[in-house]
Amino acid sequence: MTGAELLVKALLHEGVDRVFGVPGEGNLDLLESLRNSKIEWVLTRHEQAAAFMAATYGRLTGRPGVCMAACGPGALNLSTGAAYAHLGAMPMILITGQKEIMSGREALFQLVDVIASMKPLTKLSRQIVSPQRIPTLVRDAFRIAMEERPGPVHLELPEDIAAAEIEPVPMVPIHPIEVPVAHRVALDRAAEIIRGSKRPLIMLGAAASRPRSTFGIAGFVHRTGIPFFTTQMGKGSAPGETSLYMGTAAVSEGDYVHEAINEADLIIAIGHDTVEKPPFVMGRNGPHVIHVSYTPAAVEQVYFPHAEIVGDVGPSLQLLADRVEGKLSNAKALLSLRRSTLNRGADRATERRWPITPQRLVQDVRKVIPEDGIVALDNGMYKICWARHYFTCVPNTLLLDNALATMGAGLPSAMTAALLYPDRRVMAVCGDGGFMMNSQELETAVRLKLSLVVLILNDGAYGMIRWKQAARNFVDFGLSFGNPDFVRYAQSFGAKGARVKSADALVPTLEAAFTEGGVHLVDVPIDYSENTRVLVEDVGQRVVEVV
Ligand SMILES: Cc1ncc(C[n+]2csc(CCOP(=O)(O)OP(=O)(O)O)c2C)c(N)n1
Ligand SMILES: [Mg+2]
Repeated sequence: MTGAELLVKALLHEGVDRVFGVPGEGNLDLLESLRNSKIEWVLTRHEQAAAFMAATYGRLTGRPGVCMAACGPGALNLSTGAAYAHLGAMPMILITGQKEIMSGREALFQLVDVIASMKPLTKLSRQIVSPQRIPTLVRDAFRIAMEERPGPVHLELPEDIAAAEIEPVPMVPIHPIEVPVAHRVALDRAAEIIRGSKRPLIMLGAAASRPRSTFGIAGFVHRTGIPFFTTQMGKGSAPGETSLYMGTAAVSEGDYVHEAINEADLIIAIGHDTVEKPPFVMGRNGPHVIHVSYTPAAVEQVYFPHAEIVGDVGPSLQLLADRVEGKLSNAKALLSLRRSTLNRGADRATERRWPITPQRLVQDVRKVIPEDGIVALDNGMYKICWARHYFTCVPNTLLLDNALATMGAGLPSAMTAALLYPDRRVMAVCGDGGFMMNSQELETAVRLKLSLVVLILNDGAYGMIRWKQAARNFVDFGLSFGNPDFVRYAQSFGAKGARVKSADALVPTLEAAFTEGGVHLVDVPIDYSENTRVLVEDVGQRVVEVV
């Protein structure tokens, strides 16, 4: 068999069912081996989208998504996707081609040191220097990608190694690995702190959204009865526990939910990852913090927990709940603030103002997305609004990126959600700027016969930066652009397009799109002056400065 065939065999051995990418001539052996396998080949129109799609596959399933690219330029186009998975802790394998290593008949043509370029963007970046090593390198790559803290691993397959004829090499057997639970002493210490707390709060962070985490978290919240808030990436991670939800910390201070956070004397931070913009800022006189996660807390200026529970989150929380259940007379001390923090801004959700208010937009989208439906956000002004006002009670139903916070991932991540869950409603929400960074993937979505709706918030500008420019009293400069006619643009790809012309038309337009199925683009004008007013009025000028 060839090196490429052995690689595909190793991928199948790991349970890989899809590979996303754009090949070069140096990947043709691999492409041919994929063609002869059960693995689905998902061709994209840009490598960046393939990487975002593979990363989201990892985020949603807990198993690495696999993407592939050519050497040189193709590999470099994966970079942002690698960083997205690295900061976002999403398991992913990147496979790139490389020029021949045993001879050099093309001199330096297309030769880029991709291993070096991938090193800071991945957990591990290795060249496959002999076909015999493929089974062990692939097994190790998957192990490292999945291990806490999960992330991307890069393997480079040179053209001559891919084409080399070799005797079959046996696969490395895979065995289950149980993550250890937290130490008894740490659990006892944390339990004592929790029992002594007068005003406790739970915070659910990014790692709480891992597919393996959420099972134990709802149980802990339920058994302790302590109210909880979430970070942006922790939304939905306590399924079913709606009555104890206090809100989401969309900014670091001064948000509605900080009224409760500022009153708390203890925060049990479950799965907090400091890649997220801080959900609150620890200070000398602030609350005690217990960090609960798979890995110890990174110590930062804004986050330096007083105690830690390190281990498999679900089972460790079960042991912690055993120690405190029924012994917490103050568990609900801060729950009285729930109504006031959650209701703020709700009045605007029914306004008929046009252009539509951000609150109305979020509430109207919630009306057409069932509890298990998935909304994938790109990055822009609207993200804060979604984080605050979009109610979620199912894990990973609001896919947002508060880690790399890159533009361009909204559509590709929604496409993976639509691929994985064809029976659930899936929507991408993008600014006109972020959408155009990967809009070519509309063709991929149509070709794959996906069902999804792409909602475009059209302000003719890089609105978020324009807003910050205004907040800093700079002159409005250099951030506005023209747009294509998005409806006709969608139609030219074979998708459906619609433009919303009044606030009341949004829900029926979205509902019709979902009912019809297929790829739909819905263009909605948005006026961010309203957003600024709302933020400044409701939360104060301070927030404008810290967002
Ligand atoms: C790849 C990338 N480039 C630049 C930025 C900086 N940035 C953050 S938000 C933003 C503007 C987003 O514009 P748009 O997608 O139209 O959304 P809007 O804020 O207008 O709703 C920019 C340029 C980024 N986060 N990612
Ligand atoms: Mg915009």
